[in-house]
Amino acid sequence: MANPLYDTLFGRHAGSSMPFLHLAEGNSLSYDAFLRLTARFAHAICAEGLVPGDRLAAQIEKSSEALAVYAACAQAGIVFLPLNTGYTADEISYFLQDSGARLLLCDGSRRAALQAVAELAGARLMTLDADGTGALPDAARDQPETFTTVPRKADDLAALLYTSGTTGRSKGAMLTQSNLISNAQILTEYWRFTDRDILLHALPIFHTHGLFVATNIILLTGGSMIFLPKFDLDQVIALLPRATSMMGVPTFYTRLLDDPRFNRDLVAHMRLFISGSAPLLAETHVAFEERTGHRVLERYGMTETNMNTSNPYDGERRAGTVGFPLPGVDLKIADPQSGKPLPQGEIGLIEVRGPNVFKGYWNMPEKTAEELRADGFFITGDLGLIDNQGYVQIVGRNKDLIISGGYNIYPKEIELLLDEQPGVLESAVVGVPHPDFGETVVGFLVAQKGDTLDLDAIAQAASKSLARFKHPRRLIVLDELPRNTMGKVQKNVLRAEYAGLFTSG
Ligand code: MCA
Ligand code: AMP
Repeated sequence: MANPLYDTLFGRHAGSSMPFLHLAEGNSLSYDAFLRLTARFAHAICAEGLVPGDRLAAQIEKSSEALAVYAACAQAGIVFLPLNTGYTADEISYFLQDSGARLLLCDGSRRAALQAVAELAGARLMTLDADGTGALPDAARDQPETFTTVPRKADDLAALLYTSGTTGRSKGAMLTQSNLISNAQILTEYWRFTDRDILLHALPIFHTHGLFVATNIILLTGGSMIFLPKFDLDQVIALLPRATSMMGVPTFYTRLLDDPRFNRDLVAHMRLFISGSAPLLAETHVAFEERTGHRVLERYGMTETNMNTSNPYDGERRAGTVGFPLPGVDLKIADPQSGKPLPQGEIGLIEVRGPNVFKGYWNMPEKTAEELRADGFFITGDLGLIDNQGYVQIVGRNKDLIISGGYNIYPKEIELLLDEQPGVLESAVVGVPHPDFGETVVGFLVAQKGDTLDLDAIAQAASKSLARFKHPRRLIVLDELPRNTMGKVQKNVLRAEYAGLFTSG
């Protein structure tokens, strides 16, 4: 195939009048209309001087046009680099510099804030607004509706997705065309998606979950998506009767369960509910079945690996587990020190290998070597076990990571910022249970001797540099941080002591 990703997911639908996207406004976009838009965008992007292999960074609101940017990159052989819409200019600056992106696409409302960081990084800047207008659509308006697909190899990069690191520096995970295609093919079959599926899509499209898992599956099958700008409870409840399937993070399901309109009748016709990106509490799984008669299908993945495991479609979907390794994925539970496989039932580090596993971190060979073994196994940093019936259970993390509403937050990045604030001697950031987001961020601060901390000023400094979802929801001053005999901060002590901060009374 000339360009495996484009041909497999997009090109096959050329000329198809079947619906691809059902939009919140009530209208639908056919595959053919979407591909014509894609071709015009591909011309406009290339006219900016981008050539195959260049990176295009996009911090844009979810829309059919935003999705067409992904498709246009695939068709023009450009590496797509989607960015969380919540990131600040400081954060974007790092991604542009590190990736060497040639073009930054942003919402018109952010143009003024991002112009300087784009210039600093040597990237051009174009706008694409949530309503589909902006400089890119303007430039694309008179372009041809066909574009000669750029040949690519299966091992060429399709996307660069940044994931934070334990050092506080984000790492660009290099995903190849075949990483994406192979995972979409396996999941489509495993979860029995067909062209009759209408997927309710309320996830963001700057992460693996909404962009690759959800969208690529639908593209592969020729089904359609009810494509909502974000998760809006009323809208989701109103539109569920038109859907056959839905994918979400646990927060979607707990919010639905909190609403009495979400009942058995509303979803009796549904084929499948899938959950991932964060642990689905066993109690949510049970409550969901009691309310709706459906068992949520939980699966487990990572930015670096796409999806690794899934509960079965036909067999028992077991609460508190993430199911079995997907076909083609080798999964082992390894001793954290030696990397040797542990006997069944023992807790160790989850390692995975397969066509889904990424190529490495962009420009970080040492980091890649630390996490991706020479034999192809990727060290996930998740702690788990395999039960006596082969189900994988995730029991914790060997990495200092908070997952809030499905977004990953690395404490180190926040601690580095807190430590810089006037009067702060040291800090520790931990995740504590939260009824809506699963976990949320709490910052503990110790003042320098004789200083009184200005917590409002510290919170303001955080909001200038860090995306809203990373802000500590509470800042707490302590006389000292709990430490073990080796002097290491005991975050587990803080987590345990403050576990009820948001969940009790
Ligand atoms: C929004 N806010 C958040 C979050 N989202 N704060 C913490 N954690 C979050 N996840 C901020 C808002 O800016 C707002 O700030 C306040 O919190 C409350 O906003 P709310 O309206 O309640 O939030 P929302 O807009 O409804 O968003 C919540 C959400 C959203 C629907 C759960 O975060 C979401 O769609 N999450 C999905 C993330 C996802 O797709 N993850 C996949 C990663 P203020 O108080 O100032 O107004 S891919 C992955 O993990 C792997 C590969 C995998 O396995 O899938
Ligand atoms: P990300 O770096 O955003 O790709 O997030 C990947 C991490 O999310 C994994 O390493 C896990 O810690 C977590 N994760 C994803 N799916 C699940 C799940 N079903 N249960 C528990 N944790 C999950």
